[in-house]
Parts: sequence; structure tokens; C-alpha cells
Amino acid sequence: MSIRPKLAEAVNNQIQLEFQSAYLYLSMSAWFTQNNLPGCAHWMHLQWQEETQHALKLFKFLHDRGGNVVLQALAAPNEQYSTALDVFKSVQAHEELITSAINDLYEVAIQEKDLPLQVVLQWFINEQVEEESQVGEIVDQFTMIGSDGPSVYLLDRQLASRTATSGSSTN
Ligand code: OFO
Repeated sequence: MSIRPKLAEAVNNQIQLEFQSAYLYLSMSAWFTQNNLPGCAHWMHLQWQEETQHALKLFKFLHDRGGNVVLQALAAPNEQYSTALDVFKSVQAHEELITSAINDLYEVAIQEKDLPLQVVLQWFINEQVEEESQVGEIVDQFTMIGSDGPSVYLLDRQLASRTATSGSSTN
């Protein structure tokens, strides 16, 4: 059954948010490179890839359901950060916003009795739990070490070991 226009519009809005997240994380990756934290830059670069895959997952879903993809404008990301902690706190706030958007979309899918959309969104709901937990841990670690240079260096090296997860697949 084709997706209803109201839901297609809501999914397009979520595609915009996922690309906006990707764009934000790419700008953060640049900030970290420019501030000599290559591990954090790598972490953000992978996050950019993951968010792009999220957008493409919904992009494919919309086409599979006979909906039209309508790409929307992206806003220029804020680049005024002073510390790594600052950046990761922004990620945390942003992900909480995205979680609310996904939850709202899920509620609309329930009201409209669109089961396939509910199923695809369940993947996103789990993903948000994982992302919020991961970033919360990094915020706690940067908070704990404060401005101690050697500890920041070690944490940056640890973040350099992040690898892409299979959860970022579009399938
Ligand atoms: Fe798309 O997972 Fe976060 O935003």
C-alpha cells in the first residue's frame, strides 16, 4: 500500500533532519581536525557517514512505498566551540532533539495505522538509544578529565579506534 501524502511529508522532514545531522557532524569533524584532535575528528567523520546512511534508509523506504522524495535546504552549522566537551555537549543536545522527532513521527505512524513505517522507525528508536548512550559516555569522560592535556590526548586516541557499525547500513 502506498504511503499517504501526510506521512510522506513527515518522512521527508525526517530525511532533512538526518542530512542536517550529517552536515553538523561533518563540520564538527573539521573543527576537531583544525584543533589537533584527530581521534575526535575521525569519530565525527564516522558519525557523518552514519547519519547519511540514516537519511538514505528513509529515502529508500519512501521510494519503496511509492512516495516522492523532496530534499530540503540544509542550514549552515554553528562552528563556535571552545572545547571538545563543548562539541560533544552539542551532539548530546542535538541527538535528544532527533530522538523527539523520531518519537513524534512514530506516534503519527501509529495514528495513521501505517505498520511498515512503524517497523522502520523501530530501528531508528533503538539507534537513538544507542547514540544517546554513546555520546553521554563521551560527555562524562571529557567532563571528568577537564582540561588535563595528557588525559585529553589519551581520550582522543581512544576515540580514534571507533569503527563503522553494521547498524549504519541502508538495508
Ligand atoms: Fe540519525 O541517528 Fe542520530 O541523529
